[in-house]
Amino acid sequence: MRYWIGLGSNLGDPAAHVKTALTELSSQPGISLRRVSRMYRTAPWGHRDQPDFVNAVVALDSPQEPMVMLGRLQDIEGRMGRVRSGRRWGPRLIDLDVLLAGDLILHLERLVVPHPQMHRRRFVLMPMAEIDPGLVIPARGRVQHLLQGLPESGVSVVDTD
Ligand code: A4P
Ligand code: MG
Repeated sequence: MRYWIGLGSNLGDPAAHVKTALTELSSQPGISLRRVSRMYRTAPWGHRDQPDFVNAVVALDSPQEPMVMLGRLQDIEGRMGRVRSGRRWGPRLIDLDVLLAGDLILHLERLVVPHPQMHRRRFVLMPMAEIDPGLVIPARGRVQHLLQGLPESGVSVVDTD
């Protein structure tokens, strides 16, 4: 199954945390990274009074079930030292979200796919469009089209040279 995973960090050295998470993902058995977006520096969405984020997305293939994939992502978050502050949408060392799991639509207690906010988030849609502008989000529409309907917001490519 083709998964799309969103990566985000806004504590310490966010670009380094995103890179570490990508390395961790690529070294997992049963996960094959296919495409990785550039990294984007993005203004905080939700609570504005926190540092800017670095966001990226990755497309990967894995035979694992969605709940197993979520567990793998949470293991990586834990190994990297993420402490859940309890504040929703607050600052985080690393956040790994299941954006899409094939064309599945899931409303499980611990997993909602497509990710419920992704179609409103430039920091998710821009890196997805970089990889595959024609990609369709089930029940939402084409990534490129969704992006056109969003207000401008502070999203810029991180210079990695
Ligand atoms: N969960 C349900 N569905 C999913 C899914 N598709 N992927 C559950 C991952 N997890 C999912 O997650 C809380 C619970 O969501 C998990 O236990 C899981 O069972 P969490 O990572 O502990 O908490 P959270 O991330 O604070 O909550 P939430 O609602 O996932 O926040 P978001 O939507 O991830 O937003 N601004 C910018 N610019 N960039 C960002 O990356 N991120 C957030 C966090 C806010 N503002 C941001 C960014
Ligand atoms: Mg999350």
